[in-house]
Amino acid sequence: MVRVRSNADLPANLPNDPTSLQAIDQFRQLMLNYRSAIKVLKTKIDYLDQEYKIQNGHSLVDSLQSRIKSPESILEKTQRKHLDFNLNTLPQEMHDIAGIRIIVRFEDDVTTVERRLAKQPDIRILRRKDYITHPKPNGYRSLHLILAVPVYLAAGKTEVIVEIQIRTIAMNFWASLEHELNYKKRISHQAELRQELRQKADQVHQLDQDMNAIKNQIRAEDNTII
Ligand code: 0O2
Repeated sequence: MVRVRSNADLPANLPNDPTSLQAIDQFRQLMLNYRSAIKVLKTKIDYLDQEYKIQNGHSLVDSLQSRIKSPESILEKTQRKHLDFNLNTLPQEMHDIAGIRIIVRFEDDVTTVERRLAKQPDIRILRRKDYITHPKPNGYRSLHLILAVPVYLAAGKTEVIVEIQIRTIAMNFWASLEHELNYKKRISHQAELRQELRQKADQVHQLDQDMNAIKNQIRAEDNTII
């Protein structure tokens, strides 16, 4: 049961009847669960990366980004996907409220991160969307995993759903610019830019494959020296 706070700390223009106050506290608790799940996962990924470095002499993870969707963005997505904005069902219906993006250098590393995450006994992989093998029509590539992560509350254990995106630096470079284009509604030459980005996605993919092959050659030579 969520404790209902006094309404003294709410802005004057917000509804402050008991039902609304309870909904606000329920939303805060939900967001706290997501923040906790992100902390748990970030610690695990950091540990996995350090362990990999001890074993292999180089890092697996280049960088890590995380975010919790803003209330505005959650509301926009519920409307776009024709979902109810219901705090009891939202966690089951929207799986990317908490998101972690793991950026790696090489395509092989995407699979290595996935394998090592899958070995964690307390994490359940609920869904896998492989946009690397099957890119989106616009050229978007990334591996998406929907995970259930345990979070321990005063009332007991709960499983929190987090979306993990694993992609190379090159895929991330492409996706960040494409994302920017999506958010600029009044940009001229939209169609041409989309077309250009579509072509660049293929070049990015080729670059990823070439770099992966060079990396394999370098590391194979390395092994023969040792
Ligand atoms: P933001 O700002 O990153 O949060 P689903 O019904 O679950 O299959 P959904 O929820 O759209 O469909 O899932 P999907 O396809 O896994 O996409 C979720 C997130 O992946 C997006 O979140 C983006 O971060 C990223 N993404 C997916 N497709 C594209 C794409 O074509 N281009 C780019 N740049 N990113 C993409 P949000 O909420 O859209 O955005």
